Amino acid sequence: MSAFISFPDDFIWGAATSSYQIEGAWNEDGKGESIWDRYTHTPGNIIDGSTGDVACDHYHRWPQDVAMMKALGLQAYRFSIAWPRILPDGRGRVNPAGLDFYSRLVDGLLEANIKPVVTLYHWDLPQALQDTGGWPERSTAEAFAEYADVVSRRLGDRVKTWITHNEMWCASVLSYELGEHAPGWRDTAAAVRAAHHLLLSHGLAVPILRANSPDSEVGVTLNFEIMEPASASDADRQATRTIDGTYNRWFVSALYGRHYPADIVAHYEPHLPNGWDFVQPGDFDVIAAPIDFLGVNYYTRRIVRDEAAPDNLPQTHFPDLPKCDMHTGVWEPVYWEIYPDGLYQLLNRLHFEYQPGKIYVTENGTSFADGPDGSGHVPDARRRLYLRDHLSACRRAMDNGVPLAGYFAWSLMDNFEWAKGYQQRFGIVWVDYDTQQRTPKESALWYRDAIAHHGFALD
Ligand code: IFM
Repeated sequence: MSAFISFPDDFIWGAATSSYQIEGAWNEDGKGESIWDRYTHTPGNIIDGSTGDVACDHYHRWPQDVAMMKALGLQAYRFSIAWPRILPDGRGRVNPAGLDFYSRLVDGLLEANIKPVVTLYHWDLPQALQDTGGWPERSTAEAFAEYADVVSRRLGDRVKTWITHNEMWCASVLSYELGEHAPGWRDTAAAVRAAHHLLLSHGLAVPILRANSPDSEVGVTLNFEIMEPASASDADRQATRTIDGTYNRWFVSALYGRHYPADIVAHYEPHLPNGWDFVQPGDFDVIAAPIDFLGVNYYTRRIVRDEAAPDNLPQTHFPDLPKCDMHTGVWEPVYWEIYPDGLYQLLNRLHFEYQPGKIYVTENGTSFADGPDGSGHVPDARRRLYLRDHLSACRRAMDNGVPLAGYFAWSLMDNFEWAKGYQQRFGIVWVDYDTQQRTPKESALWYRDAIAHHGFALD
């Protein structure tokens, strides 16, 4: 008999997507331009030259997509709202058609008995706000508060789980320092300012969401990686500590009332010609507004090497872990390791260091290009095992007392993977981009059964 890994009856089983990655309809019904529209329409930014103009055409096909979710037994669906559909100029004029679209989607989900989990910002900033400086400017945080107000006034009676932001590291460092995501800047000072204003905007939005959406839960989603030094040298260990700080600790520390970590403040200081002038008195109190849950996105581990260190120790031999098709870096890929134990470690660390009242794994998944086998099936055993092993890690963490309340597979369906275009397929549902046909993969059918049984056998 194989062991059965069971989850509490109230554990939430969901799947996640984001607006730009699936909706398409980039300029329909009054939607304004986003930074991702501008970025993908600029040649050279996306590996295969693709755009989100059509993507999965979810804007038109959402009723079928909701029916598909229902058939899979999903209990919750995490999606994001395209800010420029609601406020085409970023602030001011509201586009009623944009609000109507999401209102219909929410109603459709509730009719299908699927809980809507709304992310307000998954990176598609109105281009109009980028034109006035984007996230490095404080005014963008104020605009976000206005946007949160408009959306929650309309949807707050039915949406009861709100996520202000998705992955602030990506929206700041990856976008304004590393230049891999829209708007493609390479400016460390701008990235640090952006990070601060993203955090501030979150804190400004929390009381607004609570006021407009009574009895709701409000949280934020961050991305984390397990960082391990490539050797036991001081240089590699210090490099690991620094990247753990810029990637993992910076945001969660501020959100849980501990300001920014001192070592990373010192690390950034030389890059800030005007110092910390953008941090105003009281900002850290705003940022640390109490939240109901922390959303955790986890995919992989990173082995950190200080390439510049003279006479560094030879790299430790790490057992070869399987890797998926996804990679860090666009042009010089480092493929993502599959490391389920990292999720266990991460959940424990967050629980013991920050004590969030509740945690959701708001994204976890893997990219493999496995396609249809000719008989209408999409065998993707590697993704099925990925889900099984990461959910098992969740269960172990819960046994340690981690208050994990739900899990969202990334992604409901294959979609536009940002700078990597459509070459990466993270979906549990296969999308044929020529016909827009959706086919649940083997992993989706396994997930459906796990949901139905509140668990799964470890066979
Ligand atoms: O597709 C992305 C998503 O938009 C944010 N988290 C990571 C996913 C996979 O790269």
